[in-house]
Formats: sequence, C-alpha cells, structure tokens
Amino acid sequence: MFTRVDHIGIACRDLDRTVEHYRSVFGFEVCHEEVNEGQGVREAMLRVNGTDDGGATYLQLLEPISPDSTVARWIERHGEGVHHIAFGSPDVHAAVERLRGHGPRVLFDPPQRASMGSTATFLHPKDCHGVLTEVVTSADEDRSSG
Ligand code: V0V
Ligand code: CO
Repeated sequence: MFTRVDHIGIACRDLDRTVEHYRSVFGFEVCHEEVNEGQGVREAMLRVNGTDDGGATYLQLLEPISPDSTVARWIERHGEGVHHIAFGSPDVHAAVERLRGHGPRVLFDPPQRASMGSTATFLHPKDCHGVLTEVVTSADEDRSSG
C-alpha cells in the first residue's frame, strides 16, 4: 500500500529563514515552492533522496498564510516542529478504499490536489497513535486521471 516516505511536513513561522537553515546548515536545496490556498500554507519542498520505487523523499517546510489555518493553530499550540509524515502510495484512491473500515478517519475523501500536482489525503492523528499521517500519490505515479 505504501512504498516510501514521501515527505516529512515541518511547520515553521518563517519559510525563508527556515529554508536558509536547511540550505546553509544541512546543504538541502529547494526544488519546488508553492502556495496552497485551500490548506492555508506557503510551502517549500527540499529533495532528500530518490527511492527504489522511482519516487523521492522530501522535506516539506510549511508556513501558515492565515491565522486560522490548521498549521497556524498547530504552531500556536505546539511551536514549530514536525507536523506530519506522508507515505507515498502508487494509488491513493485504492489506499483510501483499503483503509476504510480499518479505523483511521480519512480526512479528505476523496483525496485532493496537493504539492507538485500530487493527490493526497490525511488520516486523523488520534487514530494513528498521535501522528498526523498523509497518503500521497505523486503526479508521476498517478495514472487515474489518464
Ligand atoms: C492536531 N492534532 C495533532 C496534529 N494536529 N496531533 C498530531 N499532529 C498534528 N499535526 C491533535 C491536537 O493536538 C488535538 O488533540 C486534536 O488533534 C484535535 O486538534 P485541533 O487543533 O483541535 O483540531 P484541528 O481543527 O486542527 O484538526 C486537526 C486535524 C486537521 C488533524 C483534523 O489539522 C486536519 O484536517 N489536517 C489535515 C490537513 C493538514 O494538516 N494540512 C496542512 C498540511 P488534543 O490536544 O485535543 O488531545 S498541507 C500538506 O501537507 C500538503 C498540501 C501537501 O501537499 O503535502
Ligand atoms: Co504534506
């Protein structure tokens, strides 16, 4: 069902400063930036490594763009830090079908357009031992839209 860690989502207050930390201290470069109005975030993707399923693993740095977004509320309560983990799946729709009835609440059903043209959903952290869990099919892998 899951073939890799697609990304680790990290909530930050200032995207540019956080990107600069990852660049100057760790040597990671930004490969993609976008604003996701629906999720209320500005995000940067930093590619960490390729994976043996032909995909890749990223860090996803997330800065809230509105005070009532989920990431803004989370930073308010917890401060900056790891916000979610995303598993890569060759077919997020099939993964949702399999997960239905197994317990975790599926938060976006159907899955939605996400970073870099991918399709993704989230599983409620209270049903995943405290971890907000995203399931993502990258644009490369997604054959469902033809
Ligand atoms: C909330 N909780 C978390 C959490 N966020 N636990 C672990 N990790 C997190 N990130 C806990 C929180 O401490 C509460 O538990 C409880 O869940 C309810 O939280 P809340 O603040 O009252 O509720 P909301 O309204 O923030 O809802 C939480 C959920 C929401 C998870 C339902 O954040 C959501 O729908 N998330 C999915 C969308 C998302 O996260 N988008 C941002 C990334 P206690 O304290 O009461 O025990 S967008 C993204 O990654 C994109 C676009 C991508 O391409 O990858
Ligand atoms: Co994410």
